[in-house]
Amino acid sequence: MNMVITSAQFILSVVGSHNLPQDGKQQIAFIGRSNVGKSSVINMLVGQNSLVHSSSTPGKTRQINFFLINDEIYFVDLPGYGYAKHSAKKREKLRKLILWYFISKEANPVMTVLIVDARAGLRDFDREMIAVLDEYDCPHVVVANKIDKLNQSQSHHSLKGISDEVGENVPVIPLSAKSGRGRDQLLAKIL
Ligand SMILES: Nc1nc2c(ncn2[C@@H]2O[C@H](COP(=O)(O)OP(=O)(O)O)[C@@H](O)[C@H]2O)c(=O)[nH]1
Ligand SMILES: [Mg+2]
Repeated sequence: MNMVITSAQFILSVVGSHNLPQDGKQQIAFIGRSNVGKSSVINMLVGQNSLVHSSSTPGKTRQINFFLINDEIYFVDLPGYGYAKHSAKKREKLRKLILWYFISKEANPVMTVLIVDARAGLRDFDREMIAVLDEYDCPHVVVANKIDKLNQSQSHHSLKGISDEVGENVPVIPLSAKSGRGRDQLLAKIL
């Protein structure tokens, strides 16, 4: 598949087991804490402003949303985690839903894009997710989004900190959903 995204359409939302798409198309998963810019990144990649609703109320999405790209591959938008106002119970539910997706056989994403806010770097649940991705041999990249908010030395420091943690085999891509910086580099890794 080339790096030109010519079509992107919402296909379905999944809230729990047994109804993942069974059409054998490959899936690319997007995960990250609430408010890191996950929706913005997906919209930027596909070149549509509102394919994925970027909500002003963080933590609203509780479903796993499937978007069909170029009629051949799914972008899978998993719920954002770690929203501060969620109860412990709600957080645990989200955590289980996300883990269920990665562990289920029908999912088996060919690539996972873990998005973090470049200003914050990796947080605890990101680390847990990376451990799960490693355990299940799921290839992944880390996107340091909102890089436009950092100056050059802050950006260098942030990227180095993330790389030191994830190791040299995991690409760390500086990106700005706002400016489009990093778009081609990310698409080259995932498509
Ligand atoms: N400056 C800047 N703001 C961003 C960027 N990406 C997202 N945002 C903003 O961050 C907020 C959360 O974005 P959203 O896509 O809804 O995050 P999500 O909760 O992870 O899906 C919104 O106000 C976005 O406009 C970026 O690359 N740069
Ligand atoms: Mg979102």
